[in-house]
Amino acid sequence: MPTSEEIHKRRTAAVARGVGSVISSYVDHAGGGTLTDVDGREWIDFASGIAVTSVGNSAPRVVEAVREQVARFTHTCFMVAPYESYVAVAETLNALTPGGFDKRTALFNSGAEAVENAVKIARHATGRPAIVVFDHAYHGRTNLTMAMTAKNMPYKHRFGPFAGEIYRVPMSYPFRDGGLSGAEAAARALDQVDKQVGAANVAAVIAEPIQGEGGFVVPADGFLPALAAWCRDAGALFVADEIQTGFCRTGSWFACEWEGAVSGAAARAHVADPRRGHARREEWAPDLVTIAKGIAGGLPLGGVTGRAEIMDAVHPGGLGGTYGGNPLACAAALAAIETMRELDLAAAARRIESVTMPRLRALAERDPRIGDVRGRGAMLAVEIVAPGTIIPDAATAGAVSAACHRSGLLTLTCGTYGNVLRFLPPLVIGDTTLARALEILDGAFDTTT
Ligand code: PLZ
Repeated sequence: MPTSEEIHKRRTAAVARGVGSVISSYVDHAGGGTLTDVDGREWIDFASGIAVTSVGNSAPRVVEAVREQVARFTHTCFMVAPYESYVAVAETLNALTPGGFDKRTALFNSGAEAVENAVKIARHATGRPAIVVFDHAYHGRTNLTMAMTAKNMPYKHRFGPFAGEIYRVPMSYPFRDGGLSGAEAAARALDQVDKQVGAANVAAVIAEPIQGEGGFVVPADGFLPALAAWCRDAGALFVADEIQTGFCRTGSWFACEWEGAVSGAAARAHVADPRRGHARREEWAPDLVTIAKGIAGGLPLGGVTGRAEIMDAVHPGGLGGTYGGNPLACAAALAAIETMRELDLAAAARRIESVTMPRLRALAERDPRIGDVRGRGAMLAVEIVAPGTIIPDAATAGAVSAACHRSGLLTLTCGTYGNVLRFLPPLVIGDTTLARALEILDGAFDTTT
């Protein structure tokens, strides 16, 4: 087996420079909460391939299901010769996603493709053009989704012109908006929509319930339901982009359940209601949900699930793609979801939060460079600033992350200002591995000046 250094040399000569990697070690195998590189070095995985391998790498049920499927048939194209596992994934998503109403699902390959299709469906169903997105949003790298993504570097720089009829409005970002309430932040955003776009032109408002790439921004309580209520009155659709937050990552099947969205799964005995202990709020649900990442244990699968009458508004043949809902990905998804149920990974995510949050808060107490600690479940972050201010300090965030890497902890940064250090462990991470990771993180802050 060649060393990482050797592979890296070949990579530089073979792989386009525009495709980056966080570390320059090359993976040999991975499982549970760790990756092992070709040089035999073990890394604790606080990235999960960007919130994908929630059930762990090569999770046993996933491996078994894919192995069985790959031997049976690899691909027929669902649009040509359909198969049961696609239907089973759709049934499962219809039951699990928020909202007690009748739903339909269409499957694709990636998150960006799911978002693209949600926009197609929303425009078709409403007959309206405008799509409203938020500051700090991330929705993908295709032309339409680049237009929806907020950050220029590295995602959009010199890749335009971008798709039209995308309108960006302010987000609820408690650490940076002076602490507006959810209702106030929603009113600020929606006033801009009313004045600049016109409610009657809006097909959909699309939001990440907790922003991912934009900095793990948790909107103030009440923000999402206020957006959804405005959409209902305006005849527009509310779309929750749960690509990063879905599938137990935040301690519930979907993150908008924390904001009072009625859980499609709550009625099912296996799943605890995450709103237990919270004041009961008015229930609501997104009209459409976009899904990818964690759903299939590492195989590429994306989807849109939503109200039956909206999804079914599109003419037969209007949605699809060669690989969408590929049989290997569907087999993996069914196995991954079964694993989430069997191991109660929503509870595991809440447990990760209950162990990690106090440690991050203690770290913030003694290190004034940590301006904010936030997130839910196993989607947690610290925002690094010049002490006593909200001035972003990307250099320190990068340096702490690099110190983690030197000690064998794979962390990622994110945020519009690049100053957020984020933690996305697989939900199956063991207690000792998690404790070791938190020690490394403490040490990384202490040794970074
Ligand atoms: N919507 C909320 O988080 C993907 C992107 C990494 P794809 N986030 C990771 C990178 O630098 O490309 C994401 C997301 C949300 C949509 C997407 C897009 O999902 O599967 O990467 O297309």
